[in-house]
Formats: sequence, structure tokens, C-alpha cells
Amino acid sequence: MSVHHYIQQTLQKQKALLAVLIDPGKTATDALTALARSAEESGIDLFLVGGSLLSADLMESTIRTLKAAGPVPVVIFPGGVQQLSASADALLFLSLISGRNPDYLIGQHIISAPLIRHMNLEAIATAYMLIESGHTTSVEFISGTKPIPAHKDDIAVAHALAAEYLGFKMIYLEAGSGAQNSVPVSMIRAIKHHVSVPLIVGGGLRTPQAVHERVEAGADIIVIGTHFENTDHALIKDFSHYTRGPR
Ligand code: 1GP
Repeated sequence: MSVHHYIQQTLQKQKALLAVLIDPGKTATDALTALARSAEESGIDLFLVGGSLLSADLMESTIRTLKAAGPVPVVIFPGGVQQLSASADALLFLSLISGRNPDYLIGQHIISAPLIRHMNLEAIATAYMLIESGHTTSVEFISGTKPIPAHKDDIAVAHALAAEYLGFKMIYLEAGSGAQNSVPVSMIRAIKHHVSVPLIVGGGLRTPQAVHERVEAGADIIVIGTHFENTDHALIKDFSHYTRGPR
């Protein structure tokens, strides 16, 4: 089954999916193995692997460790063309549509497409929207693009609608890793009202309550990275409590 199909099927059974973002190099191998082994019990539905600055070698070993330890799908969340691996189950084929940098809209895609084909990797077309969140984030800095202002729901909705009309399969609302403020609930609600493709929401989520509010507003996939890097894995259940509920 494709990962896209798995996401759609899971969304028919439960409110949302919990995705844990692994930034290779930040978590020791034994901790990664333990996390992947207990993933199903913790309520983790997906692993994302990626980071703004990262070598292909580290990524490959991280994906292999996760895959060897458990059945939860591992998806590449690429920071650039060097972050590809045939060992992953799929790749978020991101186009940074909130920005106007052609390289991140279509340039890197042209370079990586033949490699993706060669690896026979499932590419899930995902519209990536950066939302302003306080301090300058890594993605903002590296991509040289401006985020959408946090209080401009109408601008965010217009981007999301364009993404759906262009045929993107998912939309990722990104506040940025370690963001001060996560994507506003009102913005998620406004976008959900206008589009039907799954909404991924991530960046700066640190509490079960923040997850709860965003799932209720319409987030379909919740991404948490930084907070789980230093958290007792037993506490992940407190977060998945709000994603695992029946639809
Ligand atoms: C970043 O949305 C993800 O791309 C996760 O962000 O590390 O803040 O959880 P955090």
C-alpha cells in the first residue's frame, strides 16, 4: 500500500495522524530504536526524517534504524536534493509555495526527479507553506523566503486554494522547527473550510492541548520534532490521545 493511501485510510478511522520528525544526528541510535519499537503503542503513525542541514549518510542510517525496529512508515521530509534514500517508504515532494524562490518552487524538483524515479520512491506532492512564528526560522533563512503573516488568514487560504487547484495531494502548514508560536488555530480552521486535501501542521508544538486545538480546527497530520527529542517517550501517549480518537 502506498503511504498516501495509508494516510487516507488512517484518516477514515481516526481524527488525525501523529508524525514524529527525526532530525538525524540529534537522537542516539539506541534511543531511535526504542522509539520505533514502541511507536505503535505510543500512537505514532508516521516518522518523518529530515532537517535543514544534514548529510545523506546520516539520513540513510537513521531511516534504516527506524525501518529495522518497527512497521511505522518512514517518510523523507527533505531539506534539499541531497536528502534522498531508497530505504524510505516515501518522500514529501515539497514545493515552497509561500515563497517566491524559483529554486524551492520547482528548481530542486527538476534535479531530484530522475533520482526519485531511479530509486522507485513514492513522491507525495505537498504544498509547503511557511507561517510567521516569531523569530526567523531555519527554513526561512535557508530558502531566502518570507513566511505568510500569522494574522493573514485570507492570504493563507488563497495559497491553500491555489495548491488544491494545482493538484497538490497535501498541504503542510509550517511554523518552523522550534518555532516560538505554532500555526494559529484560526488559520487552520479557515483553510480547512476551503480545501479538502489533508493538512499537515507542525512547528513549535509542545503541549497536548496545542495538539488538541489544532486537530479540532482541522489538522490531519500533526508533526512534532523538537519537543520529543528531550521528552520521556512514555509521554507521547498524552499527545496521541488527541489524534487517535475516532473521527
Ligand atoms: C519542523 O514542523 C516540524 O519542520 C516540527 O517542528 O521541531 O518545532 O516540533 P518542531
